[in-house]
Amino acid sequence: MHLQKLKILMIGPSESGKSTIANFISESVNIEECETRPTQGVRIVEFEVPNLNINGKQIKVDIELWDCSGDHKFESCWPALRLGVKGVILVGSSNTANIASRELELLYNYFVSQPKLSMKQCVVFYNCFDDQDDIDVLSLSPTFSRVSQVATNVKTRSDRLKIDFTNFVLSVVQSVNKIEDY
Ligand SMILES: Nc1nc2c(ncn2[C@@H]2O[C@H](COP(=O)(O)OP(=O)(O)O)[C@@H](O)[C@H]2O)c(=O)[nH]1
Ligand SMILES: [Mg+2]
Repeated sequence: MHLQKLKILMIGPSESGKSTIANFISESVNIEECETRPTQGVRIVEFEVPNLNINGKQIKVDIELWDCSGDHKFESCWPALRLGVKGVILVGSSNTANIASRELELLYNYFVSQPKLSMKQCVVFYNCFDDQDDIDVLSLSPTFSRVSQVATNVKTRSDRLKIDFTNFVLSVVQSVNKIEDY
């Protein structure tokens, strides 16, 4: 089975840890040494997920992860960001909790609802910075009642984060398959 590159968008409020997650997932840097800077507009990270089990077949999926700034000053780029997107990772965090709920709703409408992606093509990563096991839950609107929500932390829950990301890719591939025999 040949798969084209899967364009996955990662977006959410500034400082919610998107670039840190993107770096970790793509294994392009050592997290301990990584200093992130505010992403200017968008940064594209390419990597592959090697062993995805789809209907009993092991396949590899090439990912194009678009690490997008959530800053509204880049809103003029949003139409280009949205083009050809197969999956959307919305990132909120404990340190942006005050605005996350409203922002994520807005982003969900623009990047998931309007282009008519299915709920399975979206996941909310809620980044918990306090390095604690007890996770505060993000109180999101009913819009998100059937969207997966996952508590993440690159330091204390790194194994879990990889699994959660892989599960999301699987969910995206399955949704896309249904639509266009991807
Ligand atoms: N304590 C802690 N800090 C984090 C974590 N993830 C990111 N940060 C810090 O939060 C800030 C914003 O992270 P960044 O990935 O640039 O967020 P972005 O603006 O959403 O891309 C940086 O100073 C990171 O070092 C985490 O899991 N724990
Ligand atoms: Mg960033």
